[in-house]
Amino acid sequence: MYVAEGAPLTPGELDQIDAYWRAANYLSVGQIYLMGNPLLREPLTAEHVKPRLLGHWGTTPGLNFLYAHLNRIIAARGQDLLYVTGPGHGGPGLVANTWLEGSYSEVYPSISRDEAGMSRLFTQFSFPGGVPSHVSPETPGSIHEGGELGYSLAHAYGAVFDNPDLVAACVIGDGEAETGPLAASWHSNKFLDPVGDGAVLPILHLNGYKIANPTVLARIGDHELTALLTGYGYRPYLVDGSDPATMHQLLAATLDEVFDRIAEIQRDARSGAVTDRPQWPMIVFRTPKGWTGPKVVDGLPVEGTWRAHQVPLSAARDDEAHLAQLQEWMRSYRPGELFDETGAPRAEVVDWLPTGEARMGANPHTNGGRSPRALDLPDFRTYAVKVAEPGHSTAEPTRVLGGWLRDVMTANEPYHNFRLVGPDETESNRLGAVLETTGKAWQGEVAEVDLNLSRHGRVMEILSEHTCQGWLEGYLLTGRHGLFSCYEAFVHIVDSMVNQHAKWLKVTRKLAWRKSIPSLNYLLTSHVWRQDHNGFSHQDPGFIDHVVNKKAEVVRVYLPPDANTLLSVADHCLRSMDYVNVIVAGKQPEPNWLDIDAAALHCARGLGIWDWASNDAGDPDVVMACAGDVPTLEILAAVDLLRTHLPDLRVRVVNVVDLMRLQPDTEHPHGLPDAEFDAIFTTDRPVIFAYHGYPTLIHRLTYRRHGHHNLHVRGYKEEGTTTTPFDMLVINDMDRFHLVIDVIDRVPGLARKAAVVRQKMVDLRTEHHEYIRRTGEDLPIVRDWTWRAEQ
Ligand SMILES: Cc1ncc(C[n+]2csc(CCOP(=O)(O)OP(=O)(O)O)c2C)c(N)n1
Ligand SMILES: [Mg+2]
Repeated sequence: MYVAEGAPLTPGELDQIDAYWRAANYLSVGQIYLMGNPLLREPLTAEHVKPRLLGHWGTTPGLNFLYAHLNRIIAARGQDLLYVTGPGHGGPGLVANTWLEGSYSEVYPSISRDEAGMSRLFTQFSFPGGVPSHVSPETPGSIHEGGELGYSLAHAYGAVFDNPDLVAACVIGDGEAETGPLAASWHSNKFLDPVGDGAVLPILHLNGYKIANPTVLARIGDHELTALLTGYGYRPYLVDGSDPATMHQLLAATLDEVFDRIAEIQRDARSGAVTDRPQWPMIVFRTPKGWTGPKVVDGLPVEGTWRAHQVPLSAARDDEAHLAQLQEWMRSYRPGELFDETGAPRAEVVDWLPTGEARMGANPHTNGGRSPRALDLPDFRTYAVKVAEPGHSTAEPTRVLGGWLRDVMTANEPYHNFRLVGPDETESNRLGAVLETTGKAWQGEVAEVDLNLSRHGRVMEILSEHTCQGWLEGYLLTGRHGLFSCYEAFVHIVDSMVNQHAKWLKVTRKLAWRKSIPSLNYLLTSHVWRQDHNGFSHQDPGFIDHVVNKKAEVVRVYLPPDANTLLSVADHCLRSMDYVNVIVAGKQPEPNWLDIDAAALHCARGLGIWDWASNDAGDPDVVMACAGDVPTLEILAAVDLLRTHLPDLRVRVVNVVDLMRLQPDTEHPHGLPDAEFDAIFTTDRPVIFAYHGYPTLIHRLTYRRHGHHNLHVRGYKEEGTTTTPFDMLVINDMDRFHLVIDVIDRVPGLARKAAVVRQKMVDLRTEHHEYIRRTGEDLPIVRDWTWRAEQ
């Protein structure tokens, strides 16, 4: 590893930066422990100590040290810089720093920079009605909560894509570095364009420990660690030690060198002088866990060990010795030198800090972006497929969407604010048209056989769903737009990440000072019903269930039944803000049901009666409902059979695009009022519902509805394999024949009258079973079926 030389700080500067660091440490400890006596004007007593001691000290002094020195870089160079805190449990540190720089009190005026404000600052931390323990959305300057470890580096890269002047300093916990998502995201440097993107400065916080264990990276020796980081394509600089004065000089010298290096890389790339992939600098910051905290507690070593992780003096309220030690610890920062009589930070402690938007707590990138801009969206209607008759032509919906996305890409190229991410599936998902206007980002070596790779591409493909998700989140959190296209089954890999993002959105909605950010849009294609060639491993529609657990005001789920409805839904989603939108759509040739005007109207309604497919004359015997492209086809095929074999049966067809319409309006902003729901679905007729995913979800969403007891849902019931497309439906009992059987079984009085039809349906299922085993393909009556307009 490289070690920077020199001692760039004058004695005065060293004192100043050290005082700032001590102030940040003092304020961090105060937040963890105190609810009174913030300036230690009187001897500390039990009443000053919070009853529940919550927080994480161990990582905090390191975070504060880095924040202090990054302030110096911003002040000296005017560098546009944001700070990503991988160990987000170091929340008190970020709150302390933003309070010192003033950005905290601007957002929360009651937490003023005086004694009363400091008292509130301390009390509110991890306290009922106060602020959470992590670098939560409530923390100014944060785009990364860091509670769930692993996503810091991907977020940092996402933030700097298309922000050429921005540097994201990203602190990575050495424990965090053991996670899969973090391990994969080192490779982001193969996708970062030094011309059009900014830079990330990864800082591995090698404090040696996690909660109760050493970290892997701290115990492999410097040789292996250097090889690992170099192998990831970085140039590691070691900042190692525990003597504050030495460490101030060393980190200052190192930061000078790495920021020079970043500037040089960018200059070389932007002038066209160098086109090779640069070896970006990074820092290995090896300092004791719990640095400057209690060295020994109850006879056991704490500083520099895993014992420093949370609250080192856990009995400060009840144990005299702990209380005395806490007071001694806080006094060791010499608060009298740091804060004046009013409790404000002394001028010399903070007068060298960056000001205004240059402060990391006020960087506009961290709050909706420096220059947020809505997307210019070409009129989706002009991309429509022609539909003269419902069901008479076919299209590959995602391929049609690809044409529109290509032009979205082109229209917004001047603003550098739109990216498509995915794990190696853009072409497979038939969105390849976008590659007519942009390339796939790639800074690695290029072979002759490669196609569409480009150093400046805005399609981002890496075979890590975690990294895709992290990049996109970072990009959105800094005010730009994007779409994540993914195989439906494998998007589950990011279940937990979408949880965290949805939580972020829920909390930010309540924070008036937080600006809106563009929605997180998923296009899930290659879905459960059309993964028959790949088989069971590729079949899983459960992401919808997962997302629907999140707060209603945040999540939206769309199941467009054909190409034109997909266009309309995608247009809607790319215009929206602050949501998680999930679109599930097929890529295989499928019937076109609606012309573009009908499609737009249907999507605006969210669900509706398809009159042209119904013969109920306003009074149905049965409602045939569907949500999803394959279920829609199957319902219509079942309706065709019903109309042929049971022509007197009055059938109403209802299609659902916006799944959230099914919930009552008391539960979801898109929910249909009961009166409307009752009118469409009836309260007393059987509803046979073919649904794209697991049937239980439809029951969950509709259980309060009056007609719920009449609702019979077919969907995926975990029967999957490599088989024919229609067999997938048969093995899950959602095929047209079974749907007809369901109708016969559910409509009162029909069972006896339609016994022969029922038997025929059972026989057709048997015939199907034998036929596919003999021929390897579906029955011609299934393969060649089309909707008959004349019925
Ligand atoms: C994904 C995930 N798994 C487990 C945890 C529980 N956890 C919280 S902090 C921590 C240790 C973190 O160690 P490190 O990244 O080294 O941070 P630091 O030493 O700086 O506190 C763990 C395991 C978590 N927050 N996230
Ligand atoms: Mg650690």
